[in-house]
Amino acid sequence: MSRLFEPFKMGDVELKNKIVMAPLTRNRSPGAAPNDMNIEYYRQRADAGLIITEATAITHQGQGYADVPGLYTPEAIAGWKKVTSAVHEKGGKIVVQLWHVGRISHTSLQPNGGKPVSSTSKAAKAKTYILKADGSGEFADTSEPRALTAEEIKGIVEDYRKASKAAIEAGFDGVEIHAANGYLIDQFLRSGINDRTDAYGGSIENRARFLFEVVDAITDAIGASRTGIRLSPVTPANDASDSDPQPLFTYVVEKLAAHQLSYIHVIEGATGGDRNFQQGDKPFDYDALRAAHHKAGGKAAWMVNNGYQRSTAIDAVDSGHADLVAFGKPFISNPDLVERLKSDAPLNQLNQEKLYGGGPEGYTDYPTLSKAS
Ligand code: 8OZ
Repeated sequence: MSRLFEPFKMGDVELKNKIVMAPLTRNRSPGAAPNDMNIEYYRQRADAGLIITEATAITHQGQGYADVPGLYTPEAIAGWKKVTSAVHEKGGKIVVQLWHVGRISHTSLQPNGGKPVSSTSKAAKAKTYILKADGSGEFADTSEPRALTAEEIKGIVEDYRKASKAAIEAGFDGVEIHAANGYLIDQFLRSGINDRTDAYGGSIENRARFLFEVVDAITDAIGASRTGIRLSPVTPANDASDSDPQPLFTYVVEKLAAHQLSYIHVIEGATGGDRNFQQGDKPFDYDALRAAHHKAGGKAAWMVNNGYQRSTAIDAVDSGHADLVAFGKPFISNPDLVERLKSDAPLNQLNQEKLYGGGPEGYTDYPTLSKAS
């Protein structure tokens, strides 16, 4: 049996296997608070070694899509408490992905209909998902943002600190900082977006400043052993680009070594797409990225994601490419994915139409092996 199926100690958290449920946006939490259907969805998937929740807004301003959950109201904390209890009752572990979308939002989703905020005042060439007056959903162009002042950035760092404390109050085993996929932290990191001339723009060190202020605030509030981070060095998602990602992300993981986070989660290639996608003139070297973290004294567990299947996940862990492998879409359509991978059973097909929004169909109604007809 591969080491993929064996337990793993991630910081202070004991995982029963090395299979992680990746964060998956599902737009099924109206009012930004988890409901009974969401509790059932996570409970069904608690055999994962670790569940990373869907991206969860740290504030109303951090919201960018209709019906995604948050972690900034008493109702949301109460809802998440039920989710974490359900997962823990089944012996699972769960962290919450802390999210600020930055410019990937729409005025209709923002407090008082205001502009979304970002490192820049340039709009992203990207779509978001909003609700029409009749309650149905539609994709819309993201709105033009306004660039944050240095003072406001400090306020958002405090919002992250507060959200991390709320996560612990809600019973999570930790948090994942969403620094990937062209959202706010990535809008500071990537040179193709960040056009600032202050201490948060220009050099790699400056572009990474916001990320490290967030890391400092969260690790100060809840401890580094309960803090993970997600990076996507080359993804073009949400209009993100950087002409030279290798030195940027090498700097990030080297500096993260001093923090001893519980894990670093790397999306290899274009999110949900081509694993060999490249930005700049060279293929990105993910093994060199991991080596740089270790060489700098970093001991964070190394989690990989993007298009992994049974055989490639087994190879990744047994060859030492990664400690943990995150699966996204296979976990949507296979609540018992761990069992299916163990026994090399066939997987249920994904219902693409039911990915975002709606009810139990395509959400909590996928059959397990024992219930398959
Ligand atoms: C799909 C749809 C909406 C948001 C990400 C949070 O890409 C997301 C997301 C994915 O990280």
